[in-house]
Amino acid sequence: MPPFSSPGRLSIPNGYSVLGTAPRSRDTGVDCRTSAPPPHPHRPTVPRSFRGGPVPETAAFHVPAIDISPYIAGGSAEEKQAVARAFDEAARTVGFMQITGHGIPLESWARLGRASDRFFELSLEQKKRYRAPKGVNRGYSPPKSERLSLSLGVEKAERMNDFFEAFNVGATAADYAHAGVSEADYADNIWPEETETFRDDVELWMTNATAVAHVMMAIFADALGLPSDYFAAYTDHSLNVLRMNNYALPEGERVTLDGDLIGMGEHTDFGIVTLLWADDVKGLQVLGEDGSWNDVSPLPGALLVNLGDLTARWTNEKWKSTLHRVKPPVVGGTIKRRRSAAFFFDGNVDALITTLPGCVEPGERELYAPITVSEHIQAKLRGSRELQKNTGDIEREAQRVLSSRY
Ligand SMILES: O=C(O)CCC(=O)C(=O)O
Repeated sequence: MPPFSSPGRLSIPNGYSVLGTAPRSRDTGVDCRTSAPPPHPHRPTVPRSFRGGPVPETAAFHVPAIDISPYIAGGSAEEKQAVARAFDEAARTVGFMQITGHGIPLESWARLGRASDRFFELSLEQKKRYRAPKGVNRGYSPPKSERLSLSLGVEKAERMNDFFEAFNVGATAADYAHAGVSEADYADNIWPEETETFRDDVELWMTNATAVAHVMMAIFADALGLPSDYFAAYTDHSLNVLRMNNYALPEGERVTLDGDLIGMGEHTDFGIVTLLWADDVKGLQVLGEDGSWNDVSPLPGALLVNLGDLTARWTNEKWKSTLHRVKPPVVGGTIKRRRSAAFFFDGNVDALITTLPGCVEPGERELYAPITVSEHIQAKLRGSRELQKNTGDIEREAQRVLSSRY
């Protein structure tokens, strides 16, 4: 197997190669409807978690499917333009999309599931041996040790922590020898000893996901009318992290899940773009414009892609970083186990994020002050990991959250 994220494999949007057979998936749009009735006419302007009160009823919610194979397999300029237009539309309206034609082989897909199963089936005691030191975004994160909603800087502190457990893997300083980055920013990974294939399975996924993320950056550039390689300088030593999530409760634990206990609290993603692998158990809910929470499940073989806060900052919020949360189904008084793996493509630690050319229309103002990727991500992690309310430069984001209609 090639080494994880060797630079030669990273910045190859047009020369992206895959290891095996691509998954078959439908390439039509998907309508993710909830079963609840039409929208409530009165839309509250403050999230329910912060004000109490009923959640408005829901409306149809649509996460478009976009086939990016013209970018993967060398399509014509017109075909690529059509992809970039569809991407721009989804980015402006939903902030989420289903990506098909990405070229990640089924084998890699299945091996990530195997790695996740092998690790999470270990005993809690065994898993806890793989905790990272405080402040290091690697290794095992036990249930109820994080609270994602605090990363927004607006959540009530007394709320219970999220019950997901996770295992984090990321790009290391050795992956970017050419860039001379430090281990303080690109920490070494922690690999469990009990599962022989874990490291290879996870590294294969990281390699494939990294290649797709770079393709997404070429699509970003085309959609914004920028030179195709515009984002290379911001992402050639990107802070990539894969968070493998397991939503499960210990056997026999019966709970009421309509209270404060939640799989993963409402949050936006911190970085540029996220690629999500998920099994077919429902649970992911995305906030619609009308304030409804909508179940979203990826089509078979599709990657669920969403934009993060750095992209919202870059584009002066022309493109959305959309709130989402995870509430796995309750069956027989306990939750149905769900697995996912979110690949966060966060950009170079030292990249300065300022509003992109062409994203401020005449008469508009820039919504955000410049910030480095490192400053932004650290402030977010202090919230979710160290359970400190985010008090960084997040006024705009907090305002965006508070004005979303739950
Ligand atoms: O489990 C999911 O579907 C979503 C996970 C997620 O939002 C995250 O890891 O940030």
